[in-house]
Amino acid sequence: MASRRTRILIIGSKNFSSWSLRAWLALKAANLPFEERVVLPGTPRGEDDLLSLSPTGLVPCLMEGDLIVWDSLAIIEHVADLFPDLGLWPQDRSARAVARSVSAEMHSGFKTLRDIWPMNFTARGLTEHGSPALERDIARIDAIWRDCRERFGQGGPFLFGQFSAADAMFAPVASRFTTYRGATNDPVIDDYVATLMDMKPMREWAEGAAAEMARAA
Ligand SMILES: N[C@@H](CCC(=O)N[C@@H](CS)C(=O)NCC(=O)O)C(=O)O
Repeated sequence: MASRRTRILIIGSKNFSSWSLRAWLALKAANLPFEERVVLPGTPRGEDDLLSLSPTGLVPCLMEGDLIVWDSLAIIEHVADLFPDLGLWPQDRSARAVARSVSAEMHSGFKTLRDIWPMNFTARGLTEHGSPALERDIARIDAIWRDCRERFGQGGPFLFGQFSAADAMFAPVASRFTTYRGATNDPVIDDYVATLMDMKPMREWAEGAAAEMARAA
């Protein structure tokens, strides 16, 4: 039985915090009611607030009464646990194993992509210098997306057909590709990026990021 306690998700900047986007998108896509609390680092009390709220001092962090869940993937797992019928992990066991593999790979890897192409949700046409390591990260992500779409994507436009945790994990990459890479002329890649960026919650996140950047200007 799912908890009825108030759910509060602590997130960082909607323009810059890629880890926050993952957990937020999973909660939104699952249609879960929650309060969001934005803590912007670099603002008065920002760091203090984070340290008082999140055991790691990092976002995202989910609070349900006295239960605290931190780290984007752990939050997504917790939501999947609470609401198994939402299908945040694919039903088929093999598909689920692959969804977990690519999610874990995204969670622990792609450091060069993160460093050279940090999420900047509202920006377009940025051209940060590439490197062989960045090209390797991009090629690996393209390969993951092609493989999942081809093997498991028949039931819908997402990696495993219906929206899943794996899509939440890769959503910030769709934003990075939109900011730094643009169209690739590979319909599998371009369609998947468009699918993520056109999701209603992603458009809502984009509005929040734009408002935040306007306030900071
Ligand atoms: N592995 C963690 C990483 C969390 C993380 O590094 N969050 C960054 C923001 S994207 C953070 O809170 N940095 C400190 C700050 O922004 O003050 C997760 O998946 O949640």
